[in-house]
Amino acid sequence: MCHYERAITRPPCRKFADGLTHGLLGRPDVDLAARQHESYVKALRRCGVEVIVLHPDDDYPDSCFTEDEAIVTDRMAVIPSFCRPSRQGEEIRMRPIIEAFYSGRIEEIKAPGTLEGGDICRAGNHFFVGISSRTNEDGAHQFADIVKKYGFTSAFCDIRDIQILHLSTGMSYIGNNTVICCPAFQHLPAYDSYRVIVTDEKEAYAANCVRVNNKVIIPEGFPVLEKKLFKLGFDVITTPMSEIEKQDGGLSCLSVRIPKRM
Ligand code: CIR
Repeated sequence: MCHYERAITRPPCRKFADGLTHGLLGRPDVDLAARQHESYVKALRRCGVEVIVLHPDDDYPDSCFTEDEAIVTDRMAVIPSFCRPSRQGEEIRMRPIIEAFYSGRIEEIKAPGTLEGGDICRAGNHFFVGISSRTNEDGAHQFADIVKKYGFTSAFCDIRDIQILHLSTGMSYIGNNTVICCPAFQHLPAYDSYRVIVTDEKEAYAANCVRVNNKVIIPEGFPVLEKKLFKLGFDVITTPMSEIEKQDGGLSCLSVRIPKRM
């Protein structure tokens, strides 16, 4: 696993509850969402990361989901291309912050390609690339071509027939060749050479977790996965996510994690 030095986050804005969501869990409490975000920032700091907290942005209800706004590696950054109109433009606001760290090393996904950062999951020098309701084949191919230039490999995961928002909504890579995924993703061919930990059906939300340096952050309230990770020797931090989940967001979605430059 690479070492993460920084993370870019943006607290939920006052319009948070007007963002995109399947809505099945009800309307979020915006103040509680803000407190949960603060707890998330603290969890990242406990992992030894310098956390950049941007100002909330009322122009974009979903702008706390910074993971979707940039894909960063130790070699370069990729500016994505949003599919849904209400999120188009978030990447433009994120770009100057990315430029501060990746000057001269920025690539872009271009229309008609669409790609959102949540469909990218990095595993060492390899990327799982989701083709989803948000990331189309063109965007996925552009991404694969970009990362190849920088010496990375990639594999596509077609999740268009699965009712899950992004690839990272249902999977995480936690190092040691190990993927955590929700039951719906367990047979993805891209996992063939990986050890796969499948969550219980009722813990599917926790498949989206983040390994940051020597710790793994998982959402609060998923004891089976917490125990499994503990048994594997991981130092686990839990943090409350109920209001973020109501807007279809997971743990990884709330930050762009910047690795140490190689
Ligand atoms: C959206 O639908 O775009 C937001 N409400 C949730 C985005 C979650 N981001 C992610 O999975 N990376």
